[in-house]
Amino acid sequence: MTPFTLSDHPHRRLNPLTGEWLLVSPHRDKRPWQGQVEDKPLLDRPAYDETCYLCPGNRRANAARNPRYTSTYVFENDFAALLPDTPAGEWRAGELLVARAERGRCRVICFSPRHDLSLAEMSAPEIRPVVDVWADAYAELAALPEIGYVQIFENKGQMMGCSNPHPHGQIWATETVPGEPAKELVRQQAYHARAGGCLLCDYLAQELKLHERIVCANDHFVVLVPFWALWPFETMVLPRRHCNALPVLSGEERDALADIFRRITVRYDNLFATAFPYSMGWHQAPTAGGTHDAWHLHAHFYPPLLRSADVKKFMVGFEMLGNPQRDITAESAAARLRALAETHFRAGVASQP
Ligand code: H2U
Ligand code: ZN
Repeated sequence: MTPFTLSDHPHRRLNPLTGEWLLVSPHRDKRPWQGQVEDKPLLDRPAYDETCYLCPGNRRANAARNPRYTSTYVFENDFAALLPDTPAGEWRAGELLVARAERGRCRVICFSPRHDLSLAEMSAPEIRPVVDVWADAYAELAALPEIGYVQIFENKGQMMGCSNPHPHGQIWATETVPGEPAKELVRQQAYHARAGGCLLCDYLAQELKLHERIVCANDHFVVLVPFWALWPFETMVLPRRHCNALPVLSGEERDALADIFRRITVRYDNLFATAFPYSMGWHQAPTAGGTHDAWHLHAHFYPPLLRSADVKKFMVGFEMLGNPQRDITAESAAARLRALAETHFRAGVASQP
């Protein structure tokens, strides 16, 4: 029998941020693929769409009109999933049926007035105001007494449930810390108490030494495929220095973040020559319950595409009932992403305003 290797043998990997395990089946990566592989090109969109509810000057569904914004634009979600004035309360029937009222706020952020762009086709100076909006919104919502956590995210692509191709993201601020960051909080605090350092600082130092899963980096940020990646081309964006939220970033660091976001999103579009779908989100420290010094700021990109624009990963069967599984190793995904160009495949083709 050959000795165990990560690239040849089925194994489980620990996600130290959540404490959960996933199954990696690298040998399946080698099986023939006979399904049709057909990449769809990016749909050409106009720079302005009169029917788009996010374009400047247009009416939204509730009849409010967007200003003729020229950079970013933030508004309260007209169909907010959480409301600030929900009365406090609990509903119980014994110990098994339990519900609690949850207050919160939801906002929509337009990244650009241009209907035809996405972060992948925006320049770093055009992405920089988006970074500022993320930081300012976090700080402003964190200051509200009823808010305990601020989730900033972007759903990109119809297959991720995004309702509109206009470049935009969302913010959901909640009273309680939601499930995913709650797991990360417990794990980061426990690591800090046990090892004395920061889980993600120590992890990043190891990855920078090994250099197997790094995709791209600049003076302040690193993009890597985490060792425990589940989604096919999942990545994490990590600041090199220890900090727990976006507002503390200096101007230079914010420019560096805009640069790194452009470089990873361009790679994603170039991978299958398509508008690459994903859910991306920031994990910043909870905004109540102390200073959260053990928390390390980071963003996750979770993309579902596996082999082409037509083949996506679903969580079914063993994954729904046992635990998640992936066929492509983090190492091979990182190598493919690293090798891609940092110029968008459509450069020069996009329509001008
Ligand atoms: P998606 O990322 O799912 O496309 O979200 C768009 C959000 O925009 C969605 O949460 C909101 C929806 O409630 N929206 C408005 O606030 N006003 C509108 O006129 C349409 C959509
Ligand atoms: Zn639009």
